[in-house]
Amino acid sequence: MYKRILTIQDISCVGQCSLTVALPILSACGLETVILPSAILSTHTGGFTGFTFRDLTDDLDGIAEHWAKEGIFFDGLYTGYLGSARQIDQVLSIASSRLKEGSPLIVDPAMADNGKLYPGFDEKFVEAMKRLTVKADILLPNITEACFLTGTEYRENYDEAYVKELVEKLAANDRQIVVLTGVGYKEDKTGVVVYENGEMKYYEHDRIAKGCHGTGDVYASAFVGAFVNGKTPYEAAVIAADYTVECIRGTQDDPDHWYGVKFEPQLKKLIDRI
Ligand code: PXL
Repeated sequence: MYKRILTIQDISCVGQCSLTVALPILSACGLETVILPSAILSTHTGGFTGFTFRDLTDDLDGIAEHWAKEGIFFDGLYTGYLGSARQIDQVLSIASSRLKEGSPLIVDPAMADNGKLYPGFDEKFVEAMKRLTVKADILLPNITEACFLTGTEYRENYDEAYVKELVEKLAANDRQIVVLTGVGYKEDKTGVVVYENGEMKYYEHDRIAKGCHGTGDVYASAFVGAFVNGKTPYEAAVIAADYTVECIRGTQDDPDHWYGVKFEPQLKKLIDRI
């Protein structure tokens, strides 16, 4: 079946993250991809200075009202980096009015990494994000975001008990699936935990470079592409992890390419698995 997905996140004009990653990946996965930009930035905020930022909060309601008039509905909604706390209520309203019955709300609470909130985000935003994450069918945080959402102390080194407690606190209800990224128990390894029906599955893979920018968006987009195409959450998590690793491998030897990952040359490998 041909599916129409909506993704709401920012356009960072330069930087290979958010919509400039999600749109090509989801399209390559064979999905009609409708975009709703939450903000427009000249670059992302992770390492560039002096970037411009236009918050599109005031445009969202009008866009959603037009879609309602046109009778446009979606087979899935995937949210990423959002521009303001107020926007989160608009996203909730779009989720409740424009998603076809039974279609998934997939939330990447893109707001933090390496123990810190991204520039421009504060506790108020975290509180607002919690209102969205509790509604998600699938939640895709990294460990830092999981800590902010649950009020847990962030740790660089941890064990399985810490991760188990984190996902259990995070899951808002019995049917919510949590896909926790960047979980590594060994120096040269990282991986992803999929928590579903009270059960935790772990996929470990090589850790290539520390803190590569944009990989969260590459991961989440590939996950959504695979999941909406019928893969189980665990299968989608594995496909997305392998794809992200390939993207990092193809980027790591180029010191000029510090701001993102070269995800385009690896798209064929992703599509072949879907
Ligand atoms: O990759 C997440 C992301 C998305 N959008 C913007 C960002 C970041 C991370 O820093 O700055 C604007």
